[in-house]
Amino acid sequence: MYRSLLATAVAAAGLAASLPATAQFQKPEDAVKYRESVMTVMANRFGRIGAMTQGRVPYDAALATQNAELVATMSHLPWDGFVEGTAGTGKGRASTKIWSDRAKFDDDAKKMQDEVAKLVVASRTNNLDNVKAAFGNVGQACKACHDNFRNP
Ligand code: ASC
Repeated sequence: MYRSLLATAVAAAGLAASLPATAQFQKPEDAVKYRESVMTVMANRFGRIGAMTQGRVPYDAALATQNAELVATMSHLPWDGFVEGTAGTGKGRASTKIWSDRAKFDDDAKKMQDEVAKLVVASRTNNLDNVKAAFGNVGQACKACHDNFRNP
């Protein structure tokens, strides 16, 4: 009994590991939930830096760097959640343009990642003016992709 259960579990794990990334989500809603969760964490951590650049909380260079690094990590994660067929009513705000112009979408994503990488570098200078400038560039990269690929 246990032996066959174990065999089934091992077989299932092996199958899951060999499937493409799109198969990591059992239902379309799971992919939507995944990518929105990543964006939520990214926006929260980015927002903590924004609070410093806007003077709402004191500038803390170490905290700014920690948050920039977290945003950088998160910036790599949402993309495989954009599984084809996961746009539309009840499936978040993703535009179908993501799949009709995936090259541009990927390019916008890469630009955001590049600006976030620069924000990490800026945060490590421990200079608020550098952080402010890099923060603004990241925000523009976020906005450009949202304008292109997120429904109102
Ligand atoms: C944020 C956030 C976004 C971007 C965007 C920048 O903090 O949640 O979606 O910045 O508003 O224009």
